[in-house]
Amino acid sequence: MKKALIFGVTGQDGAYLSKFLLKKGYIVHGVKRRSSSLNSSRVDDIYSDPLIKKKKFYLHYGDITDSISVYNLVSTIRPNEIYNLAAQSHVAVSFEIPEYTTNADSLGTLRILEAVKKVNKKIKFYQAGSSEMFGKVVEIPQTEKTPFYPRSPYGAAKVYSHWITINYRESYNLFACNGILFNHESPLRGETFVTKKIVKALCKIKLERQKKLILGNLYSKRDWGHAEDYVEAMWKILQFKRPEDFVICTGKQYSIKDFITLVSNDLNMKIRWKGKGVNEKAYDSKGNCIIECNKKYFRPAEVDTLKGDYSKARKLLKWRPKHNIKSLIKDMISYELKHIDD
Ligand code: NAP
Ligand code: G4F
Repeated sequence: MKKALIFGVTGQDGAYLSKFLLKKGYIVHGVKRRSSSLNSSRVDDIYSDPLIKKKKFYLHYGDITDSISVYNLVSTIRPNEIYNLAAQSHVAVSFEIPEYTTNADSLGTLRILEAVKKVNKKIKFYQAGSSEMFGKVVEIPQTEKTPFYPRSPYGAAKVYSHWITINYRESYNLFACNGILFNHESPLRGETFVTKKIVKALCKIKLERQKKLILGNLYSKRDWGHAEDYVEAMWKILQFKRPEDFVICTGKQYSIKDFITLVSNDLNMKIRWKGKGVNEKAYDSKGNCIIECNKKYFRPAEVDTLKGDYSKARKLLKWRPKHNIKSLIKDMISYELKHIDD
């Protein structure tokens, strides 16, 4: 039975990956941070699922900013595969806490790689890289060969992690790989990311539980996929015969405004836009203003457009996304309507 160790198990991807690996027959060890309130809600259902025996899923306290805990976990668990999903993953927040973001998102990766190097060089390592590294893109679409131009402390920190992963692979012959994943969403997406914020608010507005949604830049474009598809790609990357880096995306892009239109269409809500720039507002059929913009949600530097090319993953990993933007939105809306009272 293979053993996987997941840093960042309590996050969106950690929850989907845990379930995916348990289905594949893995024993899964997850690392969670100590917090003053409960932070394991995304994986709590694993414990109550009768099909998944408790002895296959373990949670441990740890923190990727703490070398001692990282080393102790790797040396006591001795996994076959490590997935480093742990990060301060919010781009806007990275401008507010740049030093912490760099510590977790850059040095965190180095700490795990060092532990792998010392404990057992055969442990396979997956690094959660990001399309945010492409930043102010120098070509469209972005591939594994596109140069990086990060636009945030988060993006810059992830670039370090990308290169240190390659450096450890080349220097110490580790099976260490980068997934360069474009935005991926799901019902389990954090509530301050734009897709979840839009879906949740429009569901509540439709049911008259909320009056207004406040957003930032409506015109940036993203290549949005479903987290369920993307965790499968992470696993496939570590099963490939050689350690390599892969872009994982859908190849389609939509603006924030397009996303709002798709969600409101699915909810059968008619909206009308008026105004320009930060004064642009959306109105419902009764003339109520339901969406407006506020400068506080704009970033000091924006990533205007992201669109990937997953040809390498399709060819070598036989991976392709099963969801499209419409099925992603349906999944998110259906979850939100079921949990409207939570
Ligand atoms: P997420 O929901 O924010 O989850 C991040 C996880 O990291 C959480 O479990 C969080 O714990 C944990 N974490 C944060 N700081 C930590 C620390 N110092 N020590 C240990 N754990 C820590 O992010 P996600 O969407 O699942 O993304 C997973 C990874 O993929 C992240 O590295 C992200 O940067 C990267 N990525 C995400 C996307 C995307 O679109 N989702 C795209 C490309 C790359 P708490 O629950 O306690 O906060
Ligand atoms: O949903 P977002 O916060 O995602 P962002 O910045 O693209 O980052 C996500 O994807 C990256 C992959 O490229 C990951 F690496 C990263 O960890 C994270 O998961 O924002 C998307 C876009 C941005 O252009 C932002 O300016 O939406 C715009 N936006 C407009 N109004 C907003 C809002 N973003 C947020 N979070 N909140 C708003 O009110």
